[in-house]
Amino acid sequence: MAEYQNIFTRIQVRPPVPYPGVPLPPDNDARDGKPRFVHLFGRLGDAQVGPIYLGYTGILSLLCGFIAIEIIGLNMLASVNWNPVQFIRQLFWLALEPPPPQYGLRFPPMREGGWWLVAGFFLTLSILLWWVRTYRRARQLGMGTHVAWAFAAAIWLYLVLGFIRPIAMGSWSEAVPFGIFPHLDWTAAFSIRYGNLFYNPFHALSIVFLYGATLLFAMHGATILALGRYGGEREIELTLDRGTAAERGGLFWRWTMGFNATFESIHRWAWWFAVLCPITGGIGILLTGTVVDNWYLWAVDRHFAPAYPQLWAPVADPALTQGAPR
Ligand code: 07D
Ligand code: 07D
Repeated sequence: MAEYQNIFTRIQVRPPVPYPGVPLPPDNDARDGKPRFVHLFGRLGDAQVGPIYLGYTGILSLLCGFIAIEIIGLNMLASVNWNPVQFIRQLFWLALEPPPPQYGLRFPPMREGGWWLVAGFFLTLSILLWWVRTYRRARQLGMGTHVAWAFAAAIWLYLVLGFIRPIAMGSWSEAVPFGIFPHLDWTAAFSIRYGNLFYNPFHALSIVFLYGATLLFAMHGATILALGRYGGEREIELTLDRGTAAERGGLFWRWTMGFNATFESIHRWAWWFAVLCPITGGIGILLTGTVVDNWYLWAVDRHFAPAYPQLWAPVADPALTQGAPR
């Protein structure tokens, strides 16, 4: 009996020779790397790897990214006395911290946050150069620049967290440290310091778009896979014809929910949900500490958080108790 399942890629279609890609206008660089086929990549997507277009923004971006990672890594290594075993063992807990508050926005000594500023400078340069690369490659291929603008939305949140808000607060110490768990500690501490981020409506909106984007991606991915037997992934032709995978997909959702996106509009939904997640998030972070000091008290004032009853008996702070409770 024939089996039909397409949750994982099973068939790899390969041309006899790798395809170099369309010719590029004269002011472009050459593409690098001998193209070849890799079976494992073919399981996830296209089996052909390369050639890659590096160009000078690509090379400069990689260089700046390398410098940033190098500075972060060497500072982490220094923090464990240059011991490589401890570096590996403690890697997830190590950090390169921003300057302490007494330096404000001044340039501190290298060992007290100076390296953090230099690493941040190179990381930001690397990310911005990569953005230029996504913009220019799209333009050269005659595409829209939707990918670049979606990436810009993420860069907005990144810049708010590490650059714009610290400047608005007048101190680099407000920024995020480099480090796996340390940046999670920063996130938790930030929420507590400003009275619980859950009461920040822009954090809520950001979560709506995060969850919404995941839901839309699941629905869209599932719909297209379910239409694989009718060539559902050939989306453009299908938007125009009747009786096609597209029409079935639309009918499925109209029958189950009463409403359906179209093969074109679903991508607009996906793009806007994804992009609005970091855009609203960035607004929420920018307002925190600058406009609103305590989101819980802010919400109590606006009658959507409960005001807890005043406690008259003195309460011991559990963090200060000695012995058994600790
Ligand atoms: C799957 C695409 C691939 C990208 C990957 C990440 C690095 C960092 C560098 C040690 C979905 C590559 C990682 C280059 C290594 C050094 C110096 C994207 C995919 C695989 N976070 N965060 C992670 C970053 C912030 C938060 C993981 C970056 C904010 C929480 C990874 C930034 C806040 C959790 C990571 C950034 C925050 C994480 C997995 C920048 C609020 C997790 C990320 C530049 C938004 C999760 C241990 C992932 C985790 C996690 C990277 C910013 C919160 C290390 C680069 C300050 C709550 N974050 N993060 O898969 O497991 O993304 O942490 O702004 O639970 Mg984070
Ligand atoms: C970080 C954009 C920057 C990334 C860029 C990429 C590289 C190279 C390398 C691939 C992710 C750089 C790339 C360097 C990569 C290779 C090789 C996007 C980034 C440019 N929260 N929370 C959010 C939830 C709580 C807190 C957003 C949920 C608690 C803080 C999101 C919960 C506290 C911040 C979200 C929850 C808290 C956030 C992030 C639940 C902690 C932020 C959206 C269920 C105790 C950030 C307004 C995003 C934000 C943020 C979700 C809980 C703190 C929707 C689901 C109450 C401080 N939280 N959170 O896209 O925008 O991030 O807030 O409890 O700053 Mg939160």
